[in-house]
Amino acid sequence: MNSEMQGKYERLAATLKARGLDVQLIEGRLKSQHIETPSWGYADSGTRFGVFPQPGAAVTLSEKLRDAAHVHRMTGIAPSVALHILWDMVDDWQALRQEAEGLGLTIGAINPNLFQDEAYRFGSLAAPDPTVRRKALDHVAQCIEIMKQVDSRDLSLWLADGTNYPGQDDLRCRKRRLEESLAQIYTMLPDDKRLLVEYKFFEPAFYATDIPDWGMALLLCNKLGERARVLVDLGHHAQGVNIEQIVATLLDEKKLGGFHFNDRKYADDDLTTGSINPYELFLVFHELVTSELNDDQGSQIAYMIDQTHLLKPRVEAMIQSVLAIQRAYAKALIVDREALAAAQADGDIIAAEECLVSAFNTDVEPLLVKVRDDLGVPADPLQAHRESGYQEQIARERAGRKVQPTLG
Ligand code: PSV
Ligand code: MN
Repeated sequence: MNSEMQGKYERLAATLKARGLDVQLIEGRLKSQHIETPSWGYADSGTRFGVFPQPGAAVTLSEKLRDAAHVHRMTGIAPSVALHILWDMVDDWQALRQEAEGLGLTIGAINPNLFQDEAYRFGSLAAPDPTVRRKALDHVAQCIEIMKQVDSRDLSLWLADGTNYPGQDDLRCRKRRLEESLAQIYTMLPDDKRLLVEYKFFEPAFYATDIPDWGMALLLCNKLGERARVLVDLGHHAQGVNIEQIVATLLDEKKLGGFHFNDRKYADDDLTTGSINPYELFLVFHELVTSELNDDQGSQIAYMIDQTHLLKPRVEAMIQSVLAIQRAYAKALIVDREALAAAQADGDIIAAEECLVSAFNTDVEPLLVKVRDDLGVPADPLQAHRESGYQEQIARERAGRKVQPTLG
Protein backbone atom coordinates (compact mmCIF):
# COMPACT_ATOMS: atom_id res chain seq x y z
CA MET A 1 0.00 0.00 0.00
CA ASN A 2 1.46 3.40 -0.87
CA SER A 3 1.74 6.04 1.86
CA GLU A 4 -1.23 8.09 0.60
CA MET A 5 -3.46 5.00 0.71
CA GLN A 6 -1.99 4.02 4.08
CA GLY A 7 -3.04 7.43 5.46
CA LYS A 8 -6.56 7.04 4.06
CA TYR A 9 -6.77 3.55 5.53
CA GLU A 10 -5.71 4.73 8.96
CA ARG A 11 -8.27 7.56 8.93
CA LEU A 12 -11.05 5.19 7.85
CA ALA A 13 -10.07 2.57 10.44
CA ALA A 14 -10.09 5.26 13.15
CA THR A 15 -13.58 6.43 12.10
CA LEU A 16 -14.89 2.88 12.17
CA LYS A 17 -13.34 2.21 15.58
CA ALA A 18 -14.92 5.40 16.89
CA ARG A 19 -18.27 3.94 15.78
CA GLY A 20 -17.50 0.93 17.95
CA LEU A 21 -16.83 -1.37 14.99
CA ASP A 22 -14.24 -4.15 15.11
CA VAL A 23 -12.03 -3.37 12.11
CA GLN A 24 -10.10 -6.62 12.33
CA LEU A 25 -13.29 -8.63 12.27
CA ILE A 26 -14.50 -6.67 9.25
CA GLU A 27 -11.23 -7.28 7.43
CA GLY A 28 -11.33 -10.96 8.36
CA ARG A 29 -14.78 -11.29 6.85
CA LEU A 30 -13.71 -9.49 3.69
CA LYS A 31 -10.70 -11.78 3.36
CA SER A 32 -12.82 -14.89 3.58
CA GLN A 33 -15.45 -13.65 1.13
CA HIS A 34 -16.08 -16.26 -1.57
CA ILE A 35 -17.69 -15.38 -4.89
CA GLU A 36 -18.26 -18.06 -7.48
CA THR A 37 -17.97 -17.19 -11.15
CA PRO A 38 -19.91 -19.01 -13.90
CA SER A 39 -18.10 -21.04 -16.56
CA TRP A 40 -20.65 -19.80 -19.10
CA GLY A 41 -19.67 -16.20 -18.40
CA TYR A 42 -16.34 -16.77 -20.15
CA ALA A 43 -17.75 -18.19 -23.38
CA ASP A 44 -19.35 -16.50 -26.35
CA SER A 45 -23.06 -16.24 -25.79
CA GLY A 46 -25.89 -14.31 -27.34
CA THR A 47 -29.51 -13.31 -27.46
CA ARG A 48 -32.08 -14.45 -29.97
CA PHE A 49 -31.13 -11.38 -32.00
CA GLY A 50 -27.51 -12.23 -32.50
CA VAL A 51 -24.12 -13.05 -31.15
CA PHE A 52 -21.03 -10.87 -31.32
CA PRO A 53 -18.08 -13.19 -30.87
CA GLN A 54 -15.22 -11.86 -28.77
CA PRO A 55 -11.54 -12.38 -29.38
CA GLY A 56 -10.25 -14.80 -26.75
CA ALA A 57 -13.66 -16.12 -25.68
CA ALA A 58 -13.23 -19.46 -23.94
CA VAL A 59 -14.49 -22.53 -25.75
CA THR A 60 -13.29 -25.53 -23.81
CA LEU A 61 -13.86 -26.06 -20.12
CA SER A 62 -10.08 -25.86 -19.61
CA GLU A 63 -10.11 -22.38 -21.11
CA LYS A 64 -13.04 -21.33 -18.92
CA LEU A 65 -11.15 -22.57 -15.86
CA ARG A 66 -8.06 -20.64 -16.87
CA ASP A 67 -10.13 -17.46 -17.18
CA ALA A 68 -11.74 -18.08 -13.79
CA ALA A 69 -8.31 -18.71 -12.25
CA HIS A 70 -7.12 -15.39 -13.65
CA VAL A 71 -10.12 -13.60 -12.08
CA HIS A 72 -9.24 -15.25 -8.76
CA ARG A 73 -5.56 -14.28 -9.13
CA MET A 74 -6.58 -10.66 -9.62
CA THR A 75 -9.19 -10.49 -6.85
CA GLY A 76 -8.31 -13.22 -4.32
CA ILE A 77 -11.97 -13.88 -3.55
CA ALA A 78 -13.27 -15.90 -6.51
CA PRO A 79 -11.90 -19.40 -5.88
CA SER A 80 -14.68 -21.52 -7.39
CA VAL A 81 -16.47 -21.97 -10.69
CA ALA A 82 -20.04 -23.05 -11.37
CA LEU A 83 -20.54 -25.45 -14.28
CA HIS A 84 -23.44 -25.81 -16.70
CA ILE A 85 -23.78 -29.39 -17.78
CA LEU A 86 -24.11 -29.81 -21.54
CA TRP A 87 -22.21 -26.59 -22.11
CA ASP A 88 -19.36 -28.02 -20.00
CA MET A 89 -18.97 -31.69 -20.81
CA VAL A 90 -15.71 -33.59 -20.40
CA ASP A 91 -14.93 -37.32 -20.42
CA ASP A 92 -12.87 -37.45 -17.28
CA TRP A 93 -14.33 -35.51 -14.35
CA GLN A 94 -11.62 -36.62 -11.92
CA ALA A 95 -9.01 -35.16 -14.25
CA LEU A 96 -11.07 -31.98 -14.55
CA ARG A 97 -11.23 -31.66 -10.79
CA GLN A 98 -7.47 -32.05 -10.56
CA GLU A 99 -6.97 -29.53 -13.32
CA ALA A 100 -9.12 -27.04 -11.40
CA GLU A 101 -7.22 -27.70 -8.19
CA GLY A 102 -3.94 -27.17 -10.02
CA LEU A 103 -5.22 -23.72 -10.95
CA GLY A 104 -6.18 -22.95 -7.36
CA LEU A 105 -9.90 -23.46 -8.00
CA THR A 106 -12.65 -25.72 -6.80
CA ILE A 107 -15.78 -26.71 -8.69
CA GLY A 108 -18.88 -25.06 -7.32
CA ALA A 109 -22.52 -25.51 -8.24
CA ILE A 110 -23.56 -27.91 -10.97
CA ASN A 111 -26.34 -26.56 -13.18
CA PRO A 112 -28.34 -29.10 -15.17
CA ASN A 113 -29.57 -27.94 -18.56
CA LEU A 114 -33.28 -28.74 -18.82
CA PHE A 115 -34.20 -26.18 -21.43
CA GLN A 116 -32.35 -26.62 -24.71
CA ASP A 117 -33.31 -30.08 -25.86
CA GLU A 118 -36.11 -30.30 -28.43
CA ALA A 119 -37.86 -32.77 -26.09
CA TYR A 120 -38.45 -29.97 -23.54
CA ARG A 121 -40.82 -28.01 -25.81
CA PHE A 122 -43.63 -28.42 -23.23
CA GLY A 123 -41.38 -28.45 -20.19
CA SER A 124 -38.98 -30.81 -18.43
CA LEU A 125 -39.73 -31.80 -14.82
CA ALA A 126 -43.34 -30.57 -15.18
CA ALA A 127 -43.89 -31.79 -18.75
CA PRO A 128 -47.13 -33.60 -19.46
CA ASP A 129 -45.35 -36.54 -21.13
CA PRO A 130 -43.88 -38.94 -18.54
CA THR A 131 -41.09 -39.98 -20.93
CA VAL A 132 -39.94 -36.35 -21.11
CA ARG A 133 -39.96 -36.11 -17.32
CA ARG A 134 -37.95 -39.34 -17.20
CA LYS A 135 -35.42 -37.90 -19.64
CA ALA A 136 -35.10 -34.77 -17.48
CA LEU A 137 -34.65 -36.87 -14.33
CA ASP A 138 -31.99 -38.97 -16.05
CA HIS A 139 -30.10 -35.82 -16.94
CA VAL A 140 -30.28 -34.62 -13.34
CA ALA A 141 -29.07 -38.05 -12.17
CA GLN A 142 -26.10 -37.67 -14.51
CA CYS A 143 -25.42 -34.24 -12.98
CA ILE A 144 -25.49 -35.72 -9.48
CA GLU A 145 -22.89 -38.29 -10.57
CA ILE A 146 -20.73 -35.44 -11.84
CA MET A 147 -21.21 -33.61 -8.51
CA LYS A 148 -19.81 -36.63 -6.68
CA GLN A 149 -16.76 -36.77 -8.91
CA VAL A 150 -15.90 -33.08 -8.74
CA ASP A 151 -16.91 -32.75 -5.08
CA SER A 152 -19.60 -30.15 -5.69
CA ARG A 153 -22.02 -29.33 -2.87
CA ASP A 154 -24.89 -27.69 -4.75
CA LEU A 155 -27.18 -28.85 -7.51
CA SER A 156 -28.49 -25.56 -8.84
CA LEU A 157 -31.75 -25.96 -10.64
CA TRP A 158 -33.38 -23.49 -12.95
CA LEU A 159 -36.30 -24.59 -15.09
CA ALA A 160 -37.64 -22.96 -18.21
CA ASP A 161 -40.86 -24.90 -17.59
CA GLY A 162 -44.12 -23.10 -18.11
CA THR A 163 -46.83 -22.46 -20.67
CA ASN A 164 -47.26 -19.81 -23.33
CA TYR A 165 -51.04 -19.83 -23.73
CA PRO A 166 -54.00 -19.95 -21.34
CA GLY A 167 -55.42 -23.45 -21.43
CA GLN A 168 -52.24 -24.98 -22.88
CA ASP A 169 -51.94 -27.27 -19.85
CA ASP A 170 -53.62 -27.76 -16.49
CA LEU A 171 -51.76 -25.52 -14.03
CA ARG A 172 -52.43 -27.68 -10.98
CA CYS A 173 -51.36 -30.84 -12.80
CA ARG A 174 -48.11 -29.08 -13.74
CA LYS A 175 -47.50 -28.17 -10.11
CA ARG A 176 -48.06 -31.74 -8.97
CA ARG A 177 -45.80 -33.19 -11.67
CA LEU A 178 -43.10 -30.74 -10.71
CA GLU A 179 -43.40 -31.63 -7.03
CA GLU A 180 -43.16 -35.32 -7.86
CA SER A 181 -40.08 -34.87 -10.04
CA LEU A 182 -38.35 -32.68 -7.45
CA ALA A 183 -39.08 -35.25 -4.75
CA GLN A 184 -37.32 -37.87 -6.89
CA ILE A 185 -34.32 -35.58 -7.35
CA TYR A 186 -34.16 -34.90 -3.63
CA THR A 187 -34.14 -38.64 -2.95
CA MET A 188 -31.27 -39.14 -5.42
CA LEU A 189 -29.18 -36.42 -3.76
CA PRO A 190 -26.51 -37.69 -1.28
CA ASP A 191 -26.83 -36.40 2.29
CA ASP A 192 -23.95 -33.95 1.99
CA LYS A 193 -25.40 -32.24 -1.10
CA ARG A 194 -28.07 -29.60 -1.48
CA LEU A 195 -30.70 -28.66 -4.01
CA LEU A 196 -30.96 -24.97 -4.87
CA VAL A 197 -34.24 -23.96 -6.50
CA GLU A 198 -34.12 -20.83 -8.65
CA TYR A 199 -37.22 -18.87 -9.62
CA LYS A 200 -37.86 -16.47 -12.50
CA PHE A 201 -41.07 -14.59 -13.13
CA PHE A 202 -41.21 -15.01 -16.90
CA GLU A 203 -39.18 -16.05 -19.93
CA PRO A 204 -39.06 -18.27 -21.89
CA ALA A 205 -42.60 -19.07 -20.78
CA PHE A 206 -44.69 -15.95 -21.31
CA TYR A 207 -48.04 -16.98 -19.88
CA ALA A 208 -47.25 -19.05 -16.78
CA THR A 209 -43.88 -20.05 -15.40
CA ASP A 210 -43.89 -23.12 -13.16
CA ILE A 211 -41.54 -21.59 -10.55
CA PRO A 212 -42.29 -17.89 -11.01
CA ASP A 213 -41.32 -16.44 -7.66
CA TRP A 214 -39.72 -16.95 -4.25
CA GLY A 215 -43.05 -18.00 -2.75
CA MET A 216 -43.35 -20.95 -5.10
CA ALA A 217 -39.65 -21.82 -4.72
CA LEU A 218 -40.00 -21.72 -0.93
CA LEU A 219 -43.15 -23.81 -1.01
CA LEU A 220 -41.37 -26.46 -3.06
CA CYS A 221 -38.27 -26.40 -0.86
CA ASN A 222 -40.30 -26.67 2.32
CA LYS A 223 -42.03 -29.76 0.99
CA LEU A 224 -38.68 -31.31 0.04
CA GLY A 225 -36.72 -30.84 3.25
CA GLU A 226 -33.80 -29.21 5.00
CA ARG A 227 -31.31 -29.49 2.12
CA ALA A 228 -33.55 -27.79 -0.43
CA ARG A 229 -33.08 -24.04 -0.48
CA VAL A 230 -34.10 -21.06 -2.57
CA LEU A 231 -31.73 -19.36 -4.99
CA VAL A 232 -32.26 -15.66 -5.62
CA ASP A 233 -31.18 -14.39 -9.04
CA LEU A 234 -31.23 -10.58 -8.83
CA GLY A 235 -32.48 -10.30 -12.42
CA HIS A 236 -35.53 -12.50 -11.94
CA HIS A 237 -38.02 -10.08 -10.40
CA ALA A 238 -40.59 -7.66 -11.70
CA GLN A 239 -39.78 -3.96 -11.52
CA GLY A 240 -39.93 -2.52 -8.04
CA VAL A 241 -39.98 -5.82 -6.17
CA ASN A 242 -38.25 -5.44 -2.81
CA ILE A 243 -35.47 -8.02 -3.14
CA GLU A 244 -33.88 -7.26 0.22
CA GLN A 245 -37.16 -8.08 1.91
CA ILE A 246 -37.28 -11.43 0.11
CA VAL A 247 -33.70 -12.06 1.25
CA ALA A 248 -34.57 -11.11 4.86
CA THR A 249 -37.57 -13.43 4.82
CA LEU A 250 -35.65 -16.37 3.37
CA LEU A 251 -32.84 -15.82 5.87
CA ASP A 252 -35.28 -15.78 8.73
CA GLU A 253 -36.78 -19.04 7.47
CA LYS A 254 -33.24 -20.51 7.07
CA LYS A 255 -34.14 -21.21 3.47
CA LEU A 256 -31.78 -18.96 1.53
CA GLY A 257 -29.41 -21.20 -0.41
CA GLY A 258 -27.64 -18.86 -2.76
CA PHE A 259 -27.49 -15.95 -5.14
CA HIS A 260 -27.07 -15.34 -8.80
CA PHE A 261 -25.64 -11.85 -8.91
CA ASN A 262 -26.21 -9.54 -11.85
CA ASP A 263 -28.16 -6.35 -12.36
CA ARG A 264 -31.11 -5.43 -14.51
CA LYS A 265 -32.82 -2.41 -15.96
CA TYR A 266 -35.87 -4.28 -17.24
CA ALA A 267 -35.78 -8.02 -16.54
CA ASP A 268 -33.16 -10.74 -16.90
CA ASP A 269 -30.72 -8.37 -18.58
CA ASP A 270 -27.43 -9.85 -17.32
CA LEU A 271 -26.04 -6.40 -16.62
CA THR A 272 -22.99 -5.99 -14.41
CA THR A 273 -23.75 -6.47 -10.71
CA GLY A 274 -24.28 -3.12 -9.02
CA SER A 275 -24.17 -1.17 -12.29
CA ILE A 276 -27.82 -0.05 -12.25
CA ASN A 277 -28.90 -0.09 -8.63
CA PRO A 278 -25.89 -0.28 -6.29
CA TYR A 279 -28.01 0.84 -3.32
CA GLU A 280 -30.27 -2.17 -3.75
CA LEU A 281 -27.22 -4.43 -3.79
CA PHE A 282 -25.98 -2.77 -0.60
CA LEU A 283 -29.38 -3.25 1.09
CA VAL A 284 -29.33 -6.93 0.12
CA PHE A 285 -25.87 -7.23 1.70
CA HIS A 286 -27.06 -5.36 4.75
CA GLU A 287 -29.59 -8.16 5.33
CA LEU A 288 -26.92 -10.79 4.72
CA VAL A 289 -24.45 -9.22 7.13
CA THR A 290 -27.11 -8.77 9.80
CA SER A 291 -27.83 -12.46 9.54
CA GLU A 292 -24.11 -13.36 9.42
CA LEU A 293 -23.58 -11.53 12.69
CA ASN A 294 -26.65 -12.95 14.41
CA ASP A 295 -27.17 -16.50 13.23
CA ASP A 296 -24.05 -17.38 11.28
CA GLN A 297 -25.66 -18.71 8.10
CA GLY A 298 -22.78 -17.49 5.96
CA SER A 299 -21.48 -20.90 4.96
CA GLN A 300 -24.97 -21.93 3.89
CA ILE A 301 -25.18 -19.29 1.20
CA ALA A 302 -23.54 -19.72 -2.19
CA TYR A 303 -22.59 -16.35 -3.67
CA MET A 304 -22.55 -16.85 -7.41
CA ILE A 305 -22.42 -14.52 -10.36
CA ASP A 306 -24.74 -15.28 -13.28
CA GLN A 307 -23.80 -12.92 -16.09
CA THR A 308 -22.82 -13.38 -19.68
CA HIS A 309 -21.75 -10.19 -21.36
CA LEU A 310 -22.53 -9.49 -24.98
CA LEU A 311 -20.37 -6.43 -25.40
CA LYS A 312 -18.01 -6.04 -22.46
CA PRO A 313 -14.77 -8.04 -22.50
CA ARG A 314 -15.85 -11.00 -20.42
CA VAL A 315 -12.88 -11.61 -18.13
CA GLU A 316 -12.62 -7.94 -17.30
CA ALA A 317 -16.39 -7.69 -16.73
CA MET A 318 -16.15 -10.61 -14.33
CA ILE A 319 -13.41 -8.88 -12.34
CA GLN A 320 -15.49 -5.70 -12.30
CA SER A 321 -18.49 -7.67 -10.99
CA VAL A 322 -16.51 -9.42 -8.26
CA LEU A 323 -15.24 -6.02 -7.11
CA ALA A 324 -18.75 -4.54 -7.09
CA ILE A 325 -19.93 -7.38 -4.85
CA GLN A 326 -16.89 -6.96 -2.60
CA ARG A 327 -17.60 -3.22 -2.29
CA ALA A 328 -21.26 -3.81 -1.41
CA TYR A 329 -20.24 -6.34 1.24
CA ALA A 330 -17.67 -3.94 2.73
CA LYS A 331 -20.23 -1.13 2.92
CA ALA A 332 -22.74 -3.43 4.58
CA LEU A 333 -20.11 -4.55 7.10
CA ILE A 334 -19.49 -0.98 8.27
CA VAL A 335 -23.12 -0.16 9.08
CA ASP A 336 -23.35 1.02 12.67
CA ARG A 337 -25.85 -1.63 13.72
CA GLU A 338 -26.03 -0.51 17.33
CA ALA A 339 -26.97 3.01 16.33
CA LEU A 340 -29.42 1.60 13.79
CA ALA A 341 -31.14 -0.58 16.39
CA ALA A 342 -31.32 2.37 18.81
CA ALA A 343 -32.81 4.64 16.16
CA GLN A 344 -35.33 1.97 15.20
CA ALA A 345 -36.31 1.50 18.84
CA ASP A 346 -36.79 5.28 19.19
CA GLY A 347 -38.87 5.47 16.03
CA ASP A 348 -36.26 7.89 14.67
CA ILE A 349 -36.67 7.07 11.00
CA ILE A 350 -34.25 9.65 9.72
CA ALA A 351 -31.43 8.61 12.06
CA ALA A 352 -32.07 4.98 11.17
CA GLU A 353 -31.95 5.63 7.46
CA GLU A 354 -28.83 7.77 7.85
CA CYS A 355 -27.02 4.78 9.41
CA LEU A 356 -27.51 3.00 6.11
CA VAL A 357 -26.90 6.00 3.86
CA SER A 358 -23.68 7.01 5.59
CA ALA A 359 -22.26 3.47 5.30
CA PHE A 360 -23.29 3.35 1.64
CA ASN A 361 -21.67 6.73 0.98
CA THR A 362 -18.40 5.81 2.71
CA ASP A 363 -15.42 5.32 0.43
CA VAL A 364 -14.37 1.80 1.44
CA GLU A 365 -11.56 1.57 -1.11
CA PRO A 366 -8.77 2.04 1.50
CA LEU A 367 -10.20 -0.89 3.48
CA LEU A 368 -10.36 -3.01 0.33
CA VAL A 369 -6.81 -2.10 -0.64
CA LYS A 370 -5.65 -3.21 2.82
CA VAL A 371 -7.55 -6.49 2.45
CA ARG A 372 -6.08 -7.05 -1.02
CA ASP A 373 -2.64 -6.33 0.36
CA ASP A 374 -3.15 -8.97 3.04
CA LEU A 375 -4.47 -11.43 0.45
CA GLY A 376 -1.45 -10.78 -1.76
CA VAL A 377 -3.46 -9.60 -4.77
CA PRO A 378 -3.16 -6.33 -6.70
CA ALA A 379 -4.44 -3.17 -5.02
CA ASP A 380 -6.32 -2.29 -8.20
CA PRO A 381 -7.39 -5.59 -9.80
CA LEU A 382 -8.94 -4.00 -12.90
CA GLN A 383 -5.83 -2.03 -13.72
CA ALA A 384 -3.61 -5.00 -12.91
CA HIS A 385 -5.66 -7.12 -15.28
CA ARG A 386 -5.24 -4.56 -18.05
CA GLU A 387 -1.51 -4.44 -17.46
CA SER A 388 -1.18 -8.23 -17.21
CA GLY A 389 -1.56 -8.77 -20.95
CA TYR A 390 -3.94 -11.69 -20.23
CA GLN A 391 -6.63 -10.52 -22.62
CA GLU A 392 -4.15 -10.08 -25.47
CA GLN A 393 -2.64 -13.46 -24.71
CA ILE A 394 -5.94 -15.38 -24.85
CA ALA A 395 -6.98 -13.44 -27.95
CA ARG A 396 -3.79 -14.64 -29.67
CA GLU A 397 -3.96 -18.21 -28.40
CA ARG A 398 -7.65 -18.73 -29.09
CA ALA A 399 -7.88 -16.94 -32.43
CA GLY A 400 -9.45 -18.34 -35.58
CA ARG A 401 -11.88 -20.91 -34.20
CA LYS A 402 -15.50 -21.29 -35.21
CA VAL A 403 -17.71 -22.33 -32.32
CA GLN A 404 -21.35 -22.62 -31.39
CA PRO A 405 -22.26 -19.91 -28.87
CA THR A 406 -24.23 -20.82 -25.76
CA LEU A 407 -27.50 -19.08 -25.06
CA GLY A 408 -26.70 -17.84 -21.51
C1 PSV B 1 -31.92 -18.31 -16.38
O1 PSV B 1 -32.19 -17.05 -16.90
C2 PSV B 1 -30.64 -18.32 -15.59
O2 PSV B 1 -30.66 -17.29 -14.64
C3 PSV B 1 -30.39 -19.65 -14.94
O3 PSV B 1 -29.64 -19.51 -13.76
C4 PSV B 1 -29.58 -20.35 -15.96
O4 PSV B 1 -28.89 -21.47 -15.51
C5 PSV B 1 -28.68 -19.24 -16.42
O5 PSV B 1 -29.53 -18.11 -16.44
C6 PSV B 1 -28.07 -19.45 -17.75
O6 PSV B 1 -27.37 -18.32 -18.14
MN1 MN C 1 -29.61 -17.43 -12.76
